[in-house]
Amino acid sequence: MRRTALATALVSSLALMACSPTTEPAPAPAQTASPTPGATATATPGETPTADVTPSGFEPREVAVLSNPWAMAFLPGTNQLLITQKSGELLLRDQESGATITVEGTPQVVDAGQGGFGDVVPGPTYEQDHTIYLSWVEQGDGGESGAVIGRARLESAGTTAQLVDLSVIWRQDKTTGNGHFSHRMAFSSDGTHLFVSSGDRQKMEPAQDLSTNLGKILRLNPDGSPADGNPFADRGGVSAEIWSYGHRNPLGIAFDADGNLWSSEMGPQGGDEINLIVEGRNYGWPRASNGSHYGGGEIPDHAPGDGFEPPKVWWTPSVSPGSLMIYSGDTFPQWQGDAFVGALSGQALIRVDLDGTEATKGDQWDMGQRIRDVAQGPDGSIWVIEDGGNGRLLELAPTV
Ligand SMILES: [Ca+2]
Ligand SMILES: [Ca+2]
Repeated sequence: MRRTALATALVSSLALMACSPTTEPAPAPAQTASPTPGATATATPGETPTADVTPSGFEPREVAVLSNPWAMAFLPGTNQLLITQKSGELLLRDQESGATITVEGTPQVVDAGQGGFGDVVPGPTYEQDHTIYLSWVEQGDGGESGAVIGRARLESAGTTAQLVDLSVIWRQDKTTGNGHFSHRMAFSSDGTHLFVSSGDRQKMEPAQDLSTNLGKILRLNPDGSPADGNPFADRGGVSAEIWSYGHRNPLGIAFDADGNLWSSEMGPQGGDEINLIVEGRNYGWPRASNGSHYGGGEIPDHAPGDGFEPPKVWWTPSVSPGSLMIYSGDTFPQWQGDAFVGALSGQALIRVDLDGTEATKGDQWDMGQRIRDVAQGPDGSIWVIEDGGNGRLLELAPTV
């Protein structure tokens, strides 16, 4: 495994830190990046061994310590970073002074299992209207719950900040349990469509059922309504939201510079995926997976002719991809256009080489902690947040 000396020191210094207990796969022992454990000598597409080229590395710099952070977003035209914490806090951090404000007016969230406060993204016209989008889990009837998306204006002045005119603009179908909400968001580059990942809530079959928005990736208007021209619009109801289906727990969603939509999806036991998301396609869950059910129940692997869209890259055993960022900066020019995955059980930052509509595994850096989110800073630096009660905000600066 390749890692910088500093990353090695980081791992050692953090060996005693507690890991966050969640219902996601438990942290795995340190994994080797190349070759993939379990991979056969004959490389198959998507399982390409790591290229034997040493990249220039990065140096992790601890910037802050957070409490169960879940997502972060840099606010365009500012020096500010927004961070959600799973239990319901929204933090606004001034990146120059380090001053951090707790934003008022946040919604009540159900903080249980994998659910709580979720994603945060600035609206496409943030610099004009200060609109932000947030996702979280809300309570339903009879012990049910579901993810929602809210839209609000962020007003800040001095040492205070608040959400104004917060309204819920989309709701995930509600059901029981506390897993697989997914609820990540990404705007198309022209700002006209809001894409949302909606997990299967650990119910599996709904991912193949076009009458529910569970187990889907959705294409919405910025006001949360179904976008025109969606592939199942003629069925009405929430079916009109659906862009693609057969998804399990897609915890990452991002556009590349060519406008291709990519998603990272947490598989069952093995079978974690990077998918190129195409309108109307069926990504197979739970009929096909390169992993197996926990406890060993077999699921047919993705195979040519099975009618399901196969992943471009997959991991067995699991790394538990929890986030996805596609890099476009100048700070690491060798990685422009590549995808970065924060791995939870894999305790790693993973680079995936994107080349048009194809993808292959790149680097896997052992971070010694579960990585919850990864983002690109306004200057092209890469930022990650760790999972857990002492999850750190780290800036990854290039090593000279
Ligand atoms: Ca799949
Ligand atoms: Ca399988």
